[in-house]
Parts: sequence; C-alpha cells; structure tokens
Amino acid sequence: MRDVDTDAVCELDDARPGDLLVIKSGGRKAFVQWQAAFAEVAPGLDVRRWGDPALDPSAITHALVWDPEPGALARLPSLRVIFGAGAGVDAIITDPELPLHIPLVRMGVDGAAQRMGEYVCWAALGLLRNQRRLALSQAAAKWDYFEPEFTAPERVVGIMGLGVMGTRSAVMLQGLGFPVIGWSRTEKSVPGVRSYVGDAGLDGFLAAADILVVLLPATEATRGLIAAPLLAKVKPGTGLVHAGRGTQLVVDDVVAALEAGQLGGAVIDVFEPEPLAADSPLWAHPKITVTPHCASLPSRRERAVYVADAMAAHRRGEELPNLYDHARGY
Ligand code: NDP
Ligand code: OXD
Repeated sequence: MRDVDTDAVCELDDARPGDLLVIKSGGRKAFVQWQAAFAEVAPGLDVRRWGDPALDPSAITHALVWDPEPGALARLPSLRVIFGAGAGVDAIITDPELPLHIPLVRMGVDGAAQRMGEYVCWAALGLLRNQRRLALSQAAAKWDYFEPEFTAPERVVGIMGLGVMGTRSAVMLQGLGFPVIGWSRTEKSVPGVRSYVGDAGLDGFLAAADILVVLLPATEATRGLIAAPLLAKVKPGTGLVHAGRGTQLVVDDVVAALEAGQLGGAVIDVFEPEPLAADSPLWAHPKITVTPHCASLPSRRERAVYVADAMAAHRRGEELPNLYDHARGY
C-alpha cells in the first residue's frame, strides 16, 4: 500500500486533457463533498456525478464507485481505470458484466488501516471490560458493579485475515498488551504474531483465540464462514469482532452461540443487507454491540488524494496500486 500524503496536491502538470472521472459513492450529498475534495487536490480534473444525463458515456475515462448498477461499467467505452470507493469491492465485482480487462483499484488509503486498528482495539477492549453490560446498566440508571475477569495480556486475539487491515490491527493490539495470532490463506511474518494458514491451520487457530476478529474479504470461500460449524470449535466465551463483510456471518448461528455461552459477546460492524433492518433482533441483544459499517471510513479528501495520485502515476506509466485480483477474488 502506498503511504499517501493527505496534505499533498497532485501534480496536475501531467494531467491528460480529456480525463473525466465519474463518481457513484454515497449519493448526491456526498458527491458535493467529493467534488470539493477533488477541486482542492486535483483542480485540473473533470469530476462528474454518475448518471449525469448531460454526460456522453464515451467521454468517461475513470470511475470511482461503491455499487455501480450491474452492466453500467461495461457501457463506458473509453473507461481506463475503475476505483473502488472502499477496500472491499464486492459490490462492484458482483456485476456479471464487469469489464474484466479494465484494472480495478481497491481503496488503499493509509488512514483506513489506522482507523480499522482503532476500531478493533476499541472493540477488543470493549469485550474485555464488558462495555455492552455497562452501556445497558447506564441506560437503566443501574449501579452494576463488577470486576473484569481478565487483562489484555491474558486474552489472545485471533485475527482472521492478516492483510492490510488485519496487520495494522495486530500491531495496535500488541501495543495494548494483547497477544495476537493470525489466520490467512498464505503464511505471514508479522513480528510477534503466530501465523496459521488455510484450512489446515484453522482449527488450531480457533482453539488458541479468546477474541476473534474477522477482517476477511467477501469471497466464495469466506461466504457463511462464521457459522455453527466454526463456532463449535472456538473456546467457550470467545469474543467476536466482525468487520469483514455481512455475507460471512450466519446471524442466527451467532445469536445461538451467544445464547449458549459459546460466544461471550460480539461487536458487529457489517451486515447483509445494509443498513441493518430496524426490526432486527441484533439491535437490542444484550451481548451484541452494533455499529453501522463505520469501522474504517477514511475521509473523502484522503480518498480523493489517493485516486488523483494513482491517476497521475498511471499516466506516467507506473503501476496502479492495490489492484483487485480476479483469480484470488480480493
Ligand atoms: P487484504 O486483501 O489486504 O487482506 C485480506 C486478508 O484476508 C489476507 O490476509 C488474505 O490472505 C486473507 N484471506 C482472504 N481469503 C482468505 C481465505 N479464504 N482464508 C484465509 N484467509 C483469507 O484486505 P484488507 O485488509 O484491505 O481488507 C479486508 C476486508 O476488510 C475487506 O475486503 C473488507 O471486506 C473489510 N473492510 C471493512 C471495513 C469496514 O469499515 N468494516 C473497511 C475496510 C475493509 P493472504 O494474504 O494470504 O492472501
Ligand atoms: C470497506 C470500506 O471496504 O469501507 O468496507 O473500505
């Protein structure tokens, strides 16, 4: 990942005349913020709203999108690069007509990993100190004195997905005193973090963790992974922090595991579908903290710098950063 300087203004001298970026991320209000961010960091760039009726589709060279309508990207004949508005691009790659020959860049802003690390540390400490119980007691004006059972050095955090988000979270958790282990598809060497690999390493990993943190991408292999068979293998009372994707979680199984005490508590940021329905039982569950897919949301300005910087590098013939790999699925 590139270490983006968010104070930088991109080099515009080499802006290719005719570059035109369309944006579909966050709706109309957000578009105004995107426009302001690009006007500041890349004032030479023509930035338009996705679906602008005045726009000739053949003029569009770049697209920055979260969830384009299926087939829409395939109808842009001059498109050179697709930028995902987030690190996870599952709402883009599910398009059956996605033009596979066009590079798809995942958002790789440095501040995103920092924010995710903060969220994971907050959630792990919240589970350690039973934050949900404290919040419910406060709401009921109840002086519910209890002593936390463990300190951070006594709880092993197991991170599922030791990529950009997982690695930074591991380092930050270690800073709080948590021992950390990780599970990934290929072996990793993060200082102090034992690496468990693939199917063969999963059971040992699950048996060693006291708090599970899910930071996996949405792929066929990870769909429905956090379900009864996996939850049967964790230690009784394990904490769950889920910030990967909602498709990975079988909600009924998680609730059953919480009720049986197999899980001690959960902090969940991502759901399928989003937003989480108002009548979902998860909202009021006494062992679940719900957050609205806000674990890591870098500012539009940071993301505008990243995109403009990548566009400038591409024009100079350099490689695009953080490319989505269609074979791997992330
Ligand atoms: P990376 O691609 O950097 O890392 C993904 C990690 O998952 C890698 O370590 C990879 O292993 C591992 N992995 C993938 N598939 C498997 C598998 N089948 N079995 C075991 N390990 C697997 O992604 P990021 O860290 O940038 O982001 C991860 C995900 O986090 C995103 O896809 C998104 O879903 C979610 N996210 C959520 C946010 C939020 O606000 N809630 C914000 C940002 C991201 P290997 O390295 O060996 O290939
Ligand atoms: C995500 C993101 O992928 O916000 O969830 O980056």
